[in-house]
Amino acid sequence: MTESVTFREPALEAEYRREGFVVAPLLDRREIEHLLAGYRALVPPGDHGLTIDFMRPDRTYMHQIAELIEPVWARHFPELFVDHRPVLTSFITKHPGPTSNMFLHEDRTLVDERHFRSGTLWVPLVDVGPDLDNGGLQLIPKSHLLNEVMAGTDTPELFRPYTEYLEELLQTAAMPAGHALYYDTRTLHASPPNLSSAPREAIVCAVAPRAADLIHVVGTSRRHRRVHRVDEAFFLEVHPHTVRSEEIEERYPVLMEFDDDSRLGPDRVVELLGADRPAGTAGPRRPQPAIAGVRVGERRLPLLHRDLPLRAADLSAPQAVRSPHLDVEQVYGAVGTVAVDRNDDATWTDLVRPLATDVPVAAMVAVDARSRAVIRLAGGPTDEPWMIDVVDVGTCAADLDVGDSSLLLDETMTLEIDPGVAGALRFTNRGVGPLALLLTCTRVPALGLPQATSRARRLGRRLRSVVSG
Ligand SMILES: O=C(O)CCC(=O)C(=O)O
Repeated sequence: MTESVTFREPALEAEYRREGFVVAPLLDRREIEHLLAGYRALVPPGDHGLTIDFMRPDRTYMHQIAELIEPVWARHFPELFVDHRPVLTSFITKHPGPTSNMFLHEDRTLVDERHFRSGTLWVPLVDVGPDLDNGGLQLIPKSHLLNEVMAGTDTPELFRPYTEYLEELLQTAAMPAGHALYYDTRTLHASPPNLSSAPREAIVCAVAPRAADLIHVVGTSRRHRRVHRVDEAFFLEVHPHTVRSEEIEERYPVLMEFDDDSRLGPDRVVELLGADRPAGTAGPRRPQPAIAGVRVGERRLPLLHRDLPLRAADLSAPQAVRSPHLDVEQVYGAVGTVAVDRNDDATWTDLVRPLATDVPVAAMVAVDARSRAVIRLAGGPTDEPWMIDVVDVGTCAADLDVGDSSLLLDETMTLEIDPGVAGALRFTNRGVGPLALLLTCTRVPALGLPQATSRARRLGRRLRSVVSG
């Protein structure tokens, strides 16, 4: 790592390097009011939950937000940083409600970290802290030292298997409105929901040394990385969910490609974060609340199929699907419904005909990383239970929610669902690879699970080749 300096103030620099983040005063009351008024005049009505301008499909907001905030950065950057520039600017607003939380993550790699450091400047426009319930930022001190791999589009998060263990190490930053929290892009952070009655607004920007080229890393398989040279316009114009290597290739040259076999073992996690107990792969388990009508099968599939060549976004436009047996609804992100009831869906029939005699699958749903599928069991002509085989959970971080209960899917498993189960099943894929759900009715003659899995893999390959062909 380079010795290039981030902060003017040596004490801040030392703390930043040691802890992975620092807090310093930045904005005055007048600036805060100006930003809040400007923001409220710009944004569309109907925002809810966690709203990040960077995630809005309409990119004009990114330009307007940059115009509003950049004069503030221009005023304050020189007093805080040594030759750094803002790269990507956004508001992050937490509207009151239980769904405004942000999961544990690191930010994208912006620069070649063999030579430079980059970070995120996060400035709340209201007071936040551990004693307030408005969803302030939480960080894991020293976690920037864990992450030696580049983060970008479809890149694995090596820390993910330790999520539960790591979440216990999160600390909430106590900050008055207008103070700035600056953290290394590799520092793990999250934020709880805003349970107060007022919105929690913050401004945020990615920050890079002026001397550094900007990069964006794409994982083209679990091991392979392609590093593109990008520019500020990339962050304004390209929605993060639409970045695929092929799409940015023409405009943004590939600087380098390599295979990354890095691993992060539990011993290293404990050694670096100094926690006083061993980090088992699953970490200390939270008790799993029982979900009425959902049983987790004893049979478990080995994690043999991490390379299921299937990505929901590649397969079909996100769509809602209805059949007599089940509804699958897209609620967020790219959820590609691969196929429905094989008797009444032509696409399904065409695609799987060569396999159809022995694929015991009524529907297969691929849920992209960081996306969610909602499945409602519609009863249908049978009152037998439904089986849901979770075929591939990427790096083992998916949740099933039914009502207020939540089940952590940390192994490939079989779920047996009563036809009378109340409400929808919500599968949230917090991993980095596709989550494939095979939905079957027990009336369908059951194959051995390993056999079903290999069928699913073949199906995935076939679907992918049909789609890309
Ligand atoms: O504002 C928040 O609560 C989350 C911010 C965050 O995670 C980010 O900027 O990467």
